[in-house]
Parts: sequence; C-alpha cells; structure tokens
Amino acid sequence: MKKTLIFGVTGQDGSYLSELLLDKGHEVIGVKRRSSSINTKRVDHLESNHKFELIHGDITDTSSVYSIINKYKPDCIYNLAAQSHVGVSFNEPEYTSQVDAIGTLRILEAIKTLIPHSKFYQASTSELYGGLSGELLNEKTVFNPRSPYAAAKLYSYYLVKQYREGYGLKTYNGILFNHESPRRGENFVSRKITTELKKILNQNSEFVSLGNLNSVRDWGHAKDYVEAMVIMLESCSPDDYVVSTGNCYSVRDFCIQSFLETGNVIEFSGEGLNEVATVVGHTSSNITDKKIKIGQTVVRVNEKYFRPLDVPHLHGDSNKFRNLTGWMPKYDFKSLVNEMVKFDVR
Ligand code: NAP
Ligand code: F7E
Repeated sequence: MKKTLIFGVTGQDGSYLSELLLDKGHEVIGVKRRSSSINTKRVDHLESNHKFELIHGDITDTSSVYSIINKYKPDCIYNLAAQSHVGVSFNEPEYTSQVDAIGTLRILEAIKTLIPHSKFYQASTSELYGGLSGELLNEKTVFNPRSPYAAAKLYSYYLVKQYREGYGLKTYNGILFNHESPRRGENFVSRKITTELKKILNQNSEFVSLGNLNSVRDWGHAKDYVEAMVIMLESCSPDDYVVSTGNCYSVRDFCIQSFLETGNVIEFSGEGLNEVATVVGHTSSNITDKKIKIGQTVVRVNEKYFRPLDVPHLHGDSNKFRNLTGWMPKYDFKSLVNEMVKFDVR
C-alpha cells in the first residue's frame, strides 16, 4: 500500500485527489492548516475512512514541514497548498511568496534530506505564461508571469527542476490550466457566476458584478485534472507536463452558458465599464423552471474586480502528456458548466 502525503488537502483539488487515491488503495495523510473556523468541509466525508488521516501543519513553518515528512516518510508528496487567488496576490504579495514560493523550498529541502527516493508533485500553473500572445502554450513556451502569484509559482517551478537535475529527486511540475468544479472556491470567477446565478433566480439579487469579461481561459474539470496528476506520477518520468483541455472560452461565454443552463438566454451589449448582459428570451432547462424576467440586467461590470495586470488568453497544448499517457478529459465546457450550475442552483 502506497503512503501519500497531500499539502493543501482541504482545497478543491486536494479533496478530489484524496478520493481518487483512497479508491486506488493508497493511505492518504492530508495536511490542514489551523483556522479559526472549520475549513475541512470538502474532506469531512472522508473522515470515517481508516486509510485517511488529517493532521495539522503549515508550509510557512519549516519545523512543521520537516517533522511531518520525517514522521510519515511518504512514498509520494503532492504540494497543492497555496494562496491560490491571483487577484489577492496583488494585495498580499509577501504572504503569497511565503506560501507559494518558499513553502515549496521547505518541502523540497525536507525531501532531499529525509526521503530522496520519494516522488514529488508540484502544482504549477498556466499563470506562468502571462497569456499575452494568444498562441498555444506548451512546455517550450517562454514564461512571462504577470502577478505576484505567478512570480512565486515560477520560483517553485524552477526549484522543482533544479532539485530534479541537481540532486536527482523525482520531482514533477504539472503545469495545469484552469480547472473548476462545484468545489471551486466561491471567489473564483466560474463559481462566483454560478453561486450568484442562484441568488438571481431566487430574487435575492438582481445582477452579478464582474471585472474583465474578455479574459479567455482553457477551462477543465478538477476531477479530470487530479486524475492527470496521479497518472503523471504513476507512469511518466520526472519532468514538466502541461495539462489542459485545448479548448478555450471567455468569462463572457461562461456567463452566457451558465444562464442558458437555467433556460435564461442572455445577450451582452455596451462597452467597457458600461457593458451589461440582459435576459432576451427563455428556453427549456433540465435544472430549474425558474425564469428571470425579459429585459432584466443580470451582469454588470465593476472596476473593483479588475487587476493591476491581467492574463488575457490562456490556451494549452497538452500533447506531450497526452501522447505519453493517453489522458483525455472526460468533461467539456458545457458539461462542466452544467454540473456547476446544477449543484449551485439545486
Ligand atoms: P485551493 O482550493 O485554493 O486550495 C489550496 C489549499 O492550500 C487549501 O487546502 C488551503 O487551505 C491550503 N493552504 C493555503 N495556505 C497553506 C499553508 N500555508 N499551509 C498549508 N496549506 C495551505 O486551490 P486549488 O484550486 O485546489 O488548487 C490546488 C493547487 O493547484 C494550488 O497550488 C493552486 O495554486 C494550483 N493550481 C490551481 C489551478 C486551478 O485552476 N484550480 C490551476 C493551476 C494550478 P485552506 O482550505 O485552509 O484555505
Ligand atoms: O479569474 C477574470 C479575472 O480568479 C479568471 C487560479 O486557480 O487559475 C486560477 O486563476 C479570469 C481573470 O482565475 C472576475 O480577471 C472577471 O482574468 O477565476 P479567476 P485565474 O486568475 O485564472 C490559475 C490557472 C491558477 O493557477 C490560480 O490558482 O476572470 N474575472 N471578473 C474575475 N475573476 C474573479 N476572481 N472575480 C471576478 O469578479
């Protein structure tokens, strides 16, 4: 039985990854950080599984990381722990680097000293690219980080490479493009749209306020992406691998599809801060019968959600990983949005 340690177990990916590894017969030790309120809701259902153990720890604390790795000496470690919100990283740049950059260093140093034969997965990100060119992005594309978050993740990316090449550690960078799910944090744009949609349908709110509607993302489902992480460690050599769907859509498209799932047809008009989306018609929905009145403005733009710098266009080319492993996402954009809307609206 393999022993796997997950930093960031209480997050979206950590919870799906735990389920998958437990299904595969792994023993899973998940590290949760101390919080003033309960932060384990995504993994509470796993508590009764005798192969699952939740322990306290924090990757900003060297002694905590070292003693956990020394005590459990796992076969595999997944570092999913991060201050993962790009927008927040502009307001908390130093904290973000303590977690997202130096946190990785702490783990790698402990692995080098204590368990050099174990495998290490680092949650790298498409944010490394900056997305200015609109081209397909793969392992050979030049990086251009455009936020404190991306800069911190770039530091981690290169450390992972250096510890692989310099010390022979079995380290992997999974360069994952955006992935969402009903477990996505509610302040990321996809989940913000689906949770606000519920309020609009229930007449608890009139519209959702968003920032940059033009951003284009290669959106996949977190379940498909944690599967890719596991396949990577099981069947690939230590290296860097892009994981993406290869299809991309704008924030505007995400809004249109979400409302459509509930039978409300919306259209965007206007420009810049004056752009709005209005309900223009109705169609059938297998999720809800609730209809929003024709003419109601349901999306508005609010300056406060713009970032000092944004990443305009991310479109991934994951052929290296697909050709090696045969991995394919099971969800497409429509089925992803359908599942999220169904979860939030019902
Ligand atoms: P998430 O939901 O924000 O989860 C982040 C996890 O890290 C949470 O469990 C969080 O704990 C934990 N954490 C934060 N600071 C910590 C610290 N100092 N010590 C220990 N744990 C800490 O993120 P996600 O969407 O699952 O993403 C997982 C990883 O992949 C992250 O590293 C993210 O940057 C990266 N990534 C995500 C995407 C994506 O589209 N989702 C794409 C590429 C890369 P709390 O629950 O207490 O907050
Ligand atoms: O923003 C725009 C925003 O915060 C997507 C993280 O998992 O994926 C995620 O980072 C786009 C951006 O995700 C709002 O400006 C418009 O252009 O959902 P997001 P992200 O920044 O792409 C990468 C791969 C990661 O690694 C990260 O950890 O949507 N946008 N209006 C908005 N974004 C938010 N959050 N809220 C809005 O109101």
